[in-house]
Amino acid sequence: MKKPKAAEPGSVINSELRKQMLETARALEDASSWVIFSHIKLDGDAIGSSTALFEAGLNQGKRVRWMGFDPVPPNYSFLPHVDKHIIRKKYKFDSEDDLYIFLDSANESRGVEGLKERSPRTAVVNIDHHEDNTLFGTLNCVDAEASSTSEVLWRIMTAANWPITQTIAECFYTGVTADTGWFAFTNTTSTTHLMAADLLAKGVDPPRIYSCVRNNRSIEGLRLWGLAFLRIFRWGESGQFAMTWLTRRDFAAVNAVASETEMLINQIMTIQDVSFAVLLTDDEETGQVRASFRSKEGIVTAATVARSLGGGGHSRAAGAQLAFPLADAIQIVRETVEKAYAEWAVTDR
Ligand SMILES: [Mn+2]
Repeated sequence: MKKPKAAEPGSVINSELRKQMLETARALEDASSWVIFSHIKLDGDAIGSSTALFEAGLNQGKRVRWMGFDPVPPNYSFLPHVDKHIIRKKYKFDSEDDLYIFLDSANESRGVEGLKERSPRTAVVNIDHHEDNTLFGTLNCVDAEASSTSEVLWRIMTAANWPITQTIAECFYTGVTADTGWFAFTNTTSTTHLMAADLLAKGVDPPRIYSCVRNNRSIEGLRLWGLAFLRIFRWGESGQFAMTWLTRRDFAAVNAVASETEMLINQIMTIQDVSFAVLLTDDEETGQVRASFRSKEGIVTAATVARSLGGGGHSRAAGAQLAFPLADAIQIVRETVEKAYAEWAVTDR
């Protein structure tokens, strides 16, 4: 079980990691054209870190482009450069590009296809915090202890003495609060709070960011959550497991978009005595079922269950894509959770 880290001032960090961070900053400084890539279904951390880097790039006179698979959810539209996010299913690698930067992507498949055929002179920078990151970049700066990619990037910019303006600070604050659930999840460390203090000192107004991100729901999204809530069922010896699902028809019925499921699974985790939550979503584009998992401390991890279904992620927040019809997926996930729990109960309890 991962315990929160002991106090570690932001300026004093592991020397190997600090070296990687400075190398990463130098590679960024040396390139004149950056292309930032976001993973599918981009979340608050991916958006916060990408917009922070976009702004920093413009401040340094770079040509910056930002690509992704999915639209930025409307509650993040208050951030700078969101209007410049280009939806490109398959970006054609361009020999003019100096640097490809993947943020918050555990592997390249979450970024863009065709990376292998890229111009050999173009470096790939991989900045992330997923513990299962495949280190696919030519330069990898991955800190699995960090709460978020925003935190890793903040440390890179701080180590390299890049100016962190109020605008950049607002992007970072949005990213770090998204991944830590406003500093409530177990990935929150003393460094995370040092980062938050630094961002506030640079002019971030937390109630404003909270209001933009959270009190900005669409009624369609809330209705979608309602459908998911009505279906929640619990099982296990003490009802410790809870699951719900959403079909394509549900999204159509309430006119909701795919991004409306962000944070939904965390609501399931607020049920008394539930320590493992599952959300299954029928994915219209892939024809597959997307499974999301959350686990509390002291129970089989979300990552264990996700991995046994061919997925991955963080220990307490993970997911997998299942190539089964929804009804089968529900049964398979139920059995996988039970099996993983039984194995965990024997060995780790
Ligand atoms: Mn993240």
